[in-house]
Amino acid sequence: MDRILAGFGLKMSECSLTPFGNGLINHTWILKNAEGDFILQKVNSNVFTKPEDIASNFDLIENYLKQTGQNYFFVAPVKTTDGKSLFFIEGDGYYRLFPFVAGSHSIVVVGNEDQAREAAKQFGLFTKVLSGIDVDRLKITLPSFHDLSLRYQQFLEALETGNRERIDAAAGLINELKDHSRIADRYEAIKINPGFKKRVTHHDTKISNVLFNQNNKGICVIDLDTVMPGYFISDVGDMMRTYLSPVSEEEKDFDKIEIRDAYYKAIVQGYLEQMNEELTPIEKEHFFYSGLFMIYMQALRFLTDHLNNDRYYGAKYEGHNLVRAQNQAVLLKRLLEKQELLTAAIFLAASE
Ligand code: GN1
Ligand code: MG
Repeated sequence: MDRILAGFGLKMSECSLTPFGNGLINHTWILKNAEGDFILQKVNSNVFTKPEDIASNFDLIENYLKQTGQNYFFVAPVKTTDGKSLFFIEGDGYYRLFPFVAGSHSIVVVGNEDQAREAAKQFGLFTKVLSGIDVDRLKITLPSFHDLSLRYQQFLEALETGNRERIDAAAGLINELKDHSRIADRYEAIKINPGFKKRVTHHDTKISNVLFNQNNKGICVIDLDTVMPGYFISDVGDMMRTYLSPVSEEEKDFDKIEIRDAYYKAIVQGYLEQMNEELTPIEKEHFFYSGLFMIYMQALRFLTDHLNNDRYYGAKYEGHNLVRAQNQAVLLKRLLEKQELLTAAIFLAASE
């Protein structure tokens, strides 16, 4: 830790460090010293094999906002003593430091519709203010991250090469997910549809990635590792996946999983408040599909990982990723039940 902090010009003896947050991939600490509070993160380099690409994207966005004078609150990383956005330690990995935004707080579970609306507004705003960036200049930090067709292929591969016992025991869920494969087919059609635009996409729109101020208004979005060219369905879909139900992917009592219509409406309103002019008509027609797309993908990813002995997500208890996959399959079912009702809602909100 001494060496890491020294990389940012700080002394361990003058700082206190406490583990922070609940991300599955990176390690995060809150660091306090006489100057204030900071967020220190170790980038998981098993997942992000080229962390310098993350730094490159940060720099691109920071410079674009500066040059164009956009009024957007961007939390730039604290530079290392040699002016870089990441500090590398041979044999250990990459670290980065952010100032803790004074007066800000984040939320772990969406507690009311206003929070959902504010978050959707912030993710929409992020894409909108960066719409002038040529997306091809962004580095692809995780190749094919939200490529649903590939996730489906990886699931089929796990059925061939994965843990036999687990495959046999999960037969019911495996078939259920196979039965939904038309959700992946629809994504294939999106990829070749010229009406779908690649935009600066966040790809991890959970509520804890939004900073709120003391009046519960959104300040900005954080956790920009997965900012890459992408389709809006990734961002809107992950909001649906994580805001619509009162319980998260960790919930074992599946009876608690439900779709809250008012939260759906809040996502539509918040997102379209920023993105109504940007989205094409065909994209708007896929608003509801976004939720199916992301929930199905997450169900496939959790189940694939379970069949592959939890090598990606890890597991806190035996069967953890199976429970998460089952949870997401139930969420998918609940959302599908509301297709008719909720597809009407988007056009209502868009025309308001
Ligand atoms: C991972 O680490 P975290 O919680 O920000 C994952 C997301 C999943 C999420 C599920 C790089 O995000 O795609 O939706 O877990 N990120 C990566 O909780 O795989
Ligand atoms: Mg993340």
